[in-house]
Amino acid sequence: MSRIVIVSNRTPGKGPVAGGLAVALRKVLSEREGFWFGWSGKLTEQPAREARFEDIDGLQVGQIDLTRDDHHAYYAGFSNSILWPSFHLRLDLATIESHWYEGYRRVNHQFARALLPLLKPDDVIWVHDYHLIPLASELRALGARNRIGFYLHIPFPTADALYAIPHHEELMRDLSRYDLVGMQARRDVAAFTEFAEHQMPSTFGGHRSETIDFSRTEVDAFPIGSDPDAFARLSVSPAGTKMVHRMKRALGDQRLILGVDRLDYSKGLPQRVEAYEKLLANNARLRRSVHLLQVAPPSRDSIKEYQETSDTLDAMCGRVMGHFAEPDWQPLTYVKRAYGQPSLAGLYRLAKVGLVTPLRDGMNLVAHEYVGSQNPADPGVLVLSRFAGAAEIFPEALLVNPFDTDETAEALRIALDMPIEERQQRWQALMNAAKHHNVDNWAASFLDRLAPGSMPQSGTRDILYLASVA
Ligand code: ADQ
Repeated sequence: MSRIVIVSNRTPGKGPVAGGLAVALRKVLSEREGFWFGWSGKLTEQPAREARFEDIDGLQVGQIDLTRDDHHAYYAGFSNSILWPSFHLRLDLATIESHWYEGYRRVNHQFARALLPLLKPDDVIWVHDYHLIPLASELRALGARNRIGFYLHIPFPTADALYAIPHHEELMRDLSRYDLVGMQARRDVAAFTEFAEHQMPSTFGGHRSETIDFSRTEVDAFPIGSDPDAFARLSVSPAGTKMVHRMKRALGDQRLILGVDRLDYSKGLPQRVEAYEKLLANNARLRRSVHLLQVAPPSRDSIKEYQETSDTLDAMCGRVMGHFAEPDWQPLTYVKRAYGQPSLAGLYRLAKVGLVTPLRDGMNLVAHEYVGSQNPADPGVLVLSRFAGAAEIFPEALLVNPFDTDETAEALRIALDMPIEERQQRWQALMNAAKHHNVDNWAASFLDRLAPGSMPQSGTRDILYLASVA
């Protein structure tokens, strides 16, 4: 069996692993030979030409150091100030500094140069996310003939948003150098297909660039998931139960509405707080009987737009407190820190409503984790944005338009009033979907399709795109 090489911006660290993704990919590497490759987290004066290998809890991890300038242009710059906002359709929050592309490209080249000597001819390479779109091109330019797959964890943009990205044609040409491109949702495959079939090559500078040939690249939806059975166990584990008791003491009879997110403008946090404000304004009977807990640890806080989102959220929470709080009742708690999975599972289990309302999201694993953690006898209700990839596999959630805060407020009311039979029916369907789409199945289905000799599938439930635009 061929070795698997996983490549991502960051490699997993020591100690308990936080995310389901890292756990699943570790499992892949414990069952097959191979290694994980990525940035070490270290910044140096000179770019590293060779990878350093480390055994991290039984996992072989190859790492390279980056220079401070390259890292800034590649990570905070091109990846997170151009690609992230554009792919999330937030061009208003993008900072289009096209020179960052040079650093982005340089880092991808550096990854390829350090990775190439480590490869065997039949290794299968699985590249993760928008930081590394050019990696296959860079590896192929150096002579790699391996099967190379790419998985995009975030949504694929509409054609208009894509055209706003500097060097988007080169990036799309880079995608055509992969054997397999995996997306989160059918929506993303459709957006990609739209671009591929209606390419408008740039005529800038008087010459027309060539249409990109995607005929050798298979593109399909591989919706990622979590490990719902693990969350079910964690939610009743000693640490999960401890969190449940702690919160029950604080809440008394109040019913918990829970949001858990990285603090990111894509997650729709100000709109969420506004919807909660409307719930309290429209339903006086609910005051003193509900409580919103929003857990949102800061992320990427060197980027101005993230600081601004944080400031907006602070102001919104302050406004709701000022409007509704009483000496002996607070309508909400806002916690800016991360918790371990057992504590999160306990919080999910206690929450009567899981409020997951991103403005746009690749998948959203919090929705999966919430479903996994419910008590089957008395499950809570998932209120979910229709713009999360998760909406495609969780139609039994209460699906809302997160921009319409009246609608979200009404969904919250319906969730809080929902009879137990309906809650059980909806939850059972959600749990079946979460199990079907669990993270192990996700990794296996992607790698099966990427395996040498695997035939392109057709007629599968997910849209398959085999473009033949010459
Ligand atoms: P993220 O944007 O980070 O991921 P999400 O899918 O919700 O979004 O994953 C968040 C993960 O972080 C979850 O496992 C959650 O438990 C954890 N987390 C969030 N807040 C936490 C807290 N306060 N404490 C501890 N853990 C916390 C990107 C894409 C998503 C896509 C994933 C996976 O943006 O759309 O679903 O990758 O592909």
